[in-house]
Amino acid sequence: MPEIGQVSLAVAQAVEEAMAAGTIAITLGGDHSLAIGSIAGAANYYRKQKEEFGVVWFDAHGDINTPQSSQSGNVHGMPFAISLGIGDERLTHLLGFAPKVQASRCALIGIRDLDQEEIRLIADSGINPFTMRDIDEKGMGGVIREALAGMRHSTKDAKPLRGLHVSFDLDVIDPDVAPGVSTESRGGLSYRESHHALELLADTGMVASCDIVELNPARDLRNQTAELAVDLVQSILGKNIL
Ligand SMILES: [Mn+2]
Repeated sequence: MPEIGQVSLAVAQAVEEAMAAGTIAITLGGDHSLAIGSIAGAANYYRKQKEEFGVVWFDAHGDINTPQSSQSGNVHGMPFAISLGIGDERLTHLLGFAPKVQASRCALIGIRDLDQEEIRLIADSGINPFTMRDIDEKGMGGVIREALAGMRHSTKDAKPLRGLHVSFDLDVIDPDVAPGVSTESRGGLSYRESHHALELLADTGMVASCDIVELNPARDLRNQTAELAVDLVQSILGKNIL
């Protein structure tokens, strides 16, 4: 835990510095636990600006486990919970404050593989969850619009939403398209759904930080997941077909 805290702090400082310099911070991984640091850094940036931000989390999994609920003990199953202030204090209170983001300002998109305890944690947390079934039924466009609307009108007299952090776990994509991940789960996003989601978020002009994580080159096939990750970053940065 102390080592993870140390690395998270370094990531947080790097992300905040990049944002303060007016650039978009892109954090590449590796393990999704790096979002503990990147979201802490983004949160500290918006806090100093006295502005509100939201988190759009793409994942096959909830990543909302706690040390008590986790069956594996893997910290990469906990970063969302930690950002919401749930979990080990040494990580939730990084930079001296918690939570890093209000649950009502968060959406979790693409979930299909949850632990029993996570289902309860998602319901209790107040985040806005969108399962694969929601995407099937509403389309990715509908899901993103609903997620943004929920974040914007999260509380009655809340300040307007000014920034978005996108945390993108490559395992949200179907393993047929993105095999280079460690915890694959069938029935995920198509190639176009993945790009469409990020194009719509880029259109808001509010994305100032993002994570692209869980790339596992040892499981990739002909580098296709790594190359897809690069293409996805371009969509986050606003690349459009026309
Ligand atoms: Mn994840």
